[in-house]
Amino acid sequence: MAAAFPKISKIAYEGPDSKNPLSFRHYNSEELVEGKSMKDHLRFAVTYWHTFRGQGADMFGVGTAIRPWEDGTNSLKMAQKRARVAFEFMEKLGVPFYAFHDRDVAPEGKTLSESNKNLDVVVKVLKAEQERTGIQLLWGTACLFVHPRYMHGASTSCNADVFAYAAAQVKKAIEVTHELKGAGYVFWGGREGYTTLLNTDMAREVDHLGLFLRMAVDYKKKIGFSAPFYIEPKPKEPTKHQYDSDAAACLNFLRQYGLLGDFKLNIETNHATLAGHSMQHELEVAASANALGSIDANTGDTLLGWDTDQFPTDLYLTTQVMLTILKMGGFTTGGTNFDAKVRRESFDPVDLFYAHIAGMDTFARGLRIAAAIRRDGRLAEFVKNRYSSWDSGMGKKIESGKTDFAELEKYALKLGEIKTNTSGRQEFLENLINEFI
Ligand code: XLS
Ligand code: NI
Ligand code: NI
Repeated sequence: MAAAFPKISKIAYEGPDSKNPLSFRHYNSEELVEGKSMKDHLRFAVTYWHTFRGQGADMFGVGTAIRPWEDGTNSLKMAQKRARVAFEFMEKLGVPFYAFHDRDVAPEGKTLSESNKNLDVVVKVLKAEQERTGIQLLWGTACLFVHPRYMHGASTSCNADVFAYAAAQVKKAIEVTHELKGAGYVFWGGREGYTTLLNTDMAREVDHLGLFLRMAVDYKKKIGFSAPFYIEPKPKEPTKHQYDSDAAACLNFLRQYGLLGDFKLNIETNHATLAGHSMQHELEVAASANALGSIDANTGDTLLGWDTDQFPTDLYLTTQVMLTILKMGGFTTGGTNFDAKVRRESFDPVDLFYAHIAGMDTFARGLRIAAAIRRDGRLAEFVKNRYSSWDSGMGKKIESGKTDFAELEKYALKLGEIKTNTSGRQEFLENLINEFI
């Protein structure tokens, strides 16, 4: 096969002074940060759906992307060729992982069995390319939202046959993820929600989602697929309200259905902001429950109210993300998946490189900055001191559960007025962060 990106060679680290736009100025894969290579810290992944299936179409206009390797069809032959193009791109970019939906990589057939066969054909190519390049699958997933059959949802559809169909599709997607030695499997409930409560039995639908995920866990165990399952929260779009609306809602759902031990979360920036949270908030919620699995690295536009899935180029964002990731001890099976697409106006093939390089360099800097903040220690020290009243005396007694309201009343009556609180020093801390950026 002729090269799809003939003029582009492997993207190299050239350092911060480089003026070559096809080089990394900050991502230096083997450089050690806190004793681990940048590559192992960040575990970058390319998303198949945006990078190889995105055509730059939007609600008002058709695709704009120039992709010379495409023949304009969604044929099986094109799917096989596209898979090789994807690996050429990822190899040149130097990412260790990728992620896909079943229907991104192989065309949907006229029947489920034809779709499964198509998938098997492309999985053979993916497997061979993984072996050839050493690039691995970060996670697989099933597309349960594009086809009209899923208009009312998949596992939360009012139609039981749709639930069955979705189960069969997910079963197959887990099997191929297993076959490709995927490091995880994601559930994003594309249409698991509602558009109006007038026609919706919410309790029943959420129960069905619980049943569906329980069966998925059972099947995973049955076939010996030991990589983690992740749920990806998102509050809305395409539905008005999605049941996996944010990290806290997902954790509560998992707890309610006894699934907390079987799932972690895959947190996406633009979904966090759609939910009215910051990315760091969502990461902290997940990490506090020991359930932070992986991240979908992108960003929204503060002036637009939807999931614009832009490449993350904001140093404050990546610094915050990496502060939380480092605090939790780093990724294990998860990684930094660029669930991001080039703008409709950035239609050249080379823009795919520029976009990923921008995201990777911004995360590399975020990692370095976060590590420097940790090394400096003033931020952590401040937070520690802020809670020092809990380290001894009554604070310690409360935390260890050895007191009650009656004793606390006695204690409070004796206190007189509480000693002056110490300042929160927000502006001082914001300026402290700026020292490192
Ligand atoms: C859509 C989601 C989706 C998941 C995978 O908004 O981000 O792309 O990551 O199904
Ligand atoms: Ni995502
Ligand atoms: Ni998204």
